[in-house]
Amino acid sequence: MYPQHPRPSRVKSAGAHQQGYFAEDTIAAISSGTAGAITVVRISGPAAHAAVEALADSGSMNRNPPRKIFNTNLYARGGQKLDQAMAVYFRGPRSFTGEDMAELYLHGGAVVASGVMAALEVAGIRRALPGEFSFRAVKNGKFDLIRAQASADLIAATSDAAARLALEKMEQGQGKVISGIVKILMDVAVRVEAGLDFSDQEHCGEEAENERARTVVELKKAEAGLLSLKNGYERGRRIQHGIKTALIGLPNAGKSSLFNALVGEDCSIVSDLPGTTRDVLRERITLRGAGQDVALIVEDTAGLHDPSGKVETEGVLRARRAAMAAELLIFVVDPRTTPELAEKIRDEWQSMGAPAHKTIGVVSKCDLVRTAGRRRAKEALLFLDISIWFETAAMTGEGIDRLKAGIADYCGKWVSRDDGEILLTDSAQYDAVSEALEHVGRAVCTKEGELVAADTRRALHALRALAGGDAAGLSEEVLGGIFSRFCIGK
Ligand SMILES: Nc1nc2c(ncn2[C@@H]2O[C@H](COP(=O)(O)OP(=O)(O)O)[C@@H](O)[C@H]2O)c(=O)[nH]1
Ligand SMILES: [Mg+2]
Repeated sequence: MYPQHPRPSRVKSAGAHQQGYFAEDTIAAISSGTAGAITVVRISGPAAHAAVEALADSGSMNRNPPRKIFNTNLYARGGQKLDQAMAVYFRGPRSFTGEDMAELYLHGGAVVASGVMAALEVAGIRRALPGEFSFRAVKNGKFDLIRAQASADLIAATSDAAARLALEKMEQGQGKVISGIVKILMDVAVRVEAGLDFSDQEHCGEEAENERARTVVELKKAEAGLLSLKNGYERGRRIQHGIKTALIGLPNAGKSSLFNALVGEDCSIVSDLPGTTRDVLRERITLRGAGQDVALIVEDTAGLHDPSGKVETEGVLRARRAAMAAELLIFVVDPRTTPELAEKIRDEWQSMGAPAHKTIGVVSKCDLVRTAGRRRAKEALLFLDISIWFETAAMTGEGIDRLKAGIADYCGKWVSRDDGEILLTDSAQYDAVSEALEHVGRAVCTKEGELVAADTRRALHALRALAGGDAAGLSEEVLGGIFSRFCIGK
């Protein structure tokens, strides 16, 4: 028999007629993993407290004040005990989202978590969309959009460098930079518009000239700020998301073996049959060099060769595409590469635009060949003009650590960042800044007051999703794009 526990019926939730991020109903999500000792479930919305009442020991809410953690059993609607847990509730607006909230700390494991989530659903609580808690926090003015995005970056960070950048953004770094630019543009727009109102009045020529010069100076300041944000994006993206890296070379060179050695897992099939790898496999890794650590998105590709058959042809096509799109190429070479074999890659290399400037060479399978042999292989490939080579044996692990550190050092310049320098990491933010920059550029070159005002307003409009604060002024589409990249429960 289950212990007798009075179960209230469905909790009423408000605003259920609205859909998506703008719905004002009550949401719940698992905000932690379920593999550890404790699983955290978060609940937010008008019925959050009623939901705790529905699941917890009766009278728990009366016995315990907000913000104080307490022990309670949790039950399903039928009275079935789900867990002995800890719980805490918050009264809005003094909560993360600004709404009534609760958090349940369950015993870990997927079974307990899914039982509690199902019981919440029975109580009328909807499962949260990705980032929906953060969205509500932004909507209710608890958090600005920039900080919300920075916190999502922090959660997704795979390197110290990415975590540091995200933390600095959360500490208002990016907000300050953007709001400085927004303020300049706002002042320009207001002043120019005010000037338009007086334009029918007698305006002394010199005064108008001075006013115009001042506007240009201010617009150029905003332009410089936007340009530096735009130029920093590539580094920011690489820091946050990783440098796009492709392993290339002839079939059987040892690419898949090296890929597995770098990733630390047997992800890619290794075989002495040329053409084993057909699709492009992709993994994220973080490497530590002498300087900062570097995140890579590494792709293992099919070898570069004349393919036979439809599937192989597609595989080679994808390999070429991956190589062209990559920011870093790791060119893997068998130490027994003869000048005749080397010739096979000459055309391929030329058609890729001879990308030596972004290529590290690796002589693989070094356990098989002595130093002199390895040197001969490199000599056969001198025409590639690759300036940095490593020697490895994926099978024995020889040279792998040296290669990892070498890659990190080679790429260090692509992810360097000055102390406190704010870099964009998000492509939508980059697009917004680029668009704003175009409008400001036009405004700088225009003499016509009306056009200057219009372009400045357009620039401000483009920056609205970066300017923090007012999420309510943004469309569902813009917000969906921003928050859907967050994890569930954030
Ligand atoms: N002895 C030795 N053999 C290797 C090493 N790396 C790869 N091989 C062998 O070389 C062959 C081709 O390897 P694979 O990684 O599939 O090459 P890919 O075609 O370039 O992806 C396989 O038979 C591997 O076992 C190595 O470090 N030492
Ligand atoms: Mg392979």
